[in-house]
Amino acid sequence: MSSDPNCAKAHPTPATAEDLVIGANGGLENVVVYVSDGLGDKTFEPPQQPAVIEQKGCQYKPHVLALQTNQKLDVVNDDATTHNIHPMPNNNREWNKTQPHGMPVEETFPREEIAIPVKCNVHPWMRGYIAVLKHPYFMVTDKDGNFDLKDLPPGTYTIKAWQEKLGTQSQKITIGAGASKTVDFVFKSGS
Ligand SMILES: [Cu+2]
Repeated sequence: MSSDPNCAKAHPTPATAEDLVIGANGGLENVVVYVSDGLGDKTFEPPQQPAVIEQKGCQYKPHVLALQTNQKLDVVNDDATTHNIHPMPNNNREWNKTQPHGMPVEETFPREEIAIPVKCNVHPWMRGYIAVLKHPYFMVTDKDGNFDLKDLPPGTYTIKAWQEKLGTQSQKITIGAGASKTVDFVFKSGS
C-alpha cells in the first residue's frame, strides 16, 4: 500500500490478506452459503434496504458481499483517495466507476452470479467479491464460520457453500414444517 500514502496511513500495522480468513475454532469467514436448488419458479422481490460496500483503508468492506438481484447496491468511498471500482462479471453487465471520496455510486445486478470478482483500477491489491442471488436464502459466514438461512420453507434443497480460494461444496437437505436443521460444510486446503 506504500504506493498510495492515503492507503498506507489507514494501517498502523500492515494490512493482512483476506482470501482465507480462519477464526479461532477453524470457522471460515467470507463463505457464501445459499440455496441453489429447491425453490422452484418462485420469484422474489428485492429488499428495500440497499446493500452497502465500503472502500475503507483501501480494502473492500465487507470483503465478500451477497445481495439479491435488483437490490440497490450503495458503493461508499470513505478514503481520502480516489478509487475506481470495477466488478468483472460473467453473467451481468460489466461497469467501472471512478469514485472520489464522498461521491455516491449506486448500482444493481439483474442476474444471479456467484460470485463477481471486484477490483480497483487504481490500487492493484484491492480485491473483493459480490454474490448475486435471485432469492433471499443466503448468508455470508461470520468470523466464526456461522450462517443461518432463516425462514426457509419446508422442502428439499440443494445448499451450496462458495469460498473464493477453496471452491464450492454442495449438500442436499430436507426440512420439515416448523423444524430446523444443522448443516456443516468442511473445507480442506492443500489436499
Ligand atoms: Cu482503490
